[in-house]
Amino acid sequence: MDAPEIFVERTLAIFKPDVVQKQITDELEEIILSAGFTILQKKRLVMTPEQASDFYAEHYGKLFFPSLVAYMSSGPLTVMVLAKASAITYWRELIGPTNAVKARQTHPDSLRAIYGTDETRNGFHGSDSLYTADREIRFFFSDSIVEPIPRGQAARDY
Ligand code: RTP
Ligand code: MG
Repeated sequence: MDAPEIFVERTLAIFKPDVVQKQITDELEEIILSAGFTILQKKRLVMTPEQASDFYAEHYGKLFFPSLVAYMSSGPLTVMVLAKASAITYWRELIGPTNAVKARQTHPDSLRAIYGTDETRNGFHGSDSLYTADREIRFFFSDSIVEPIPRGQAARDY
């Protein structure tokens, strides 16, 4: 009998500047690995405002866009490619609702509730579809993905 097919997805995860500043990256990586994700790629970088605008181009023109761009270019990010069956959905479930303040009421165990700051400074990003995951992975990683990153290996600087 054929083995069942398992569709492993990739998603782009970001620890945003407010979370990187807390120096809890190792703790967060343990949570990610314990949740069954494989970390395929990882790096630390600072985005220019132009890069942040480009990354979040879908939100151009919205009221929060200027503060989103300022926030996302305000300090180092940790950017990762995560793999798992249904990785896109699972990572977004793990990080929780967009607004970290509301998340503390409705999803108190979510990463945004625990580590995020407010409505805009919510600590984490996750791709929201196969299409955006593909775009966002290419946005940050042009090099090929071959090996999982071993536990505890530091993010290399961009
Ligand atoms: P993300 O793209 O970062 O994973 O977040 P999301 O899908 O949960 O939320 P989205 O609607 O795509 O918004 C992108 C980011 O913009 C900031 N934001 N601020 N009203 C506000 O102040 C507001 N709304 C959204 C957040 O940083 C959000 O993650
Ligand atoms: Mg989004």
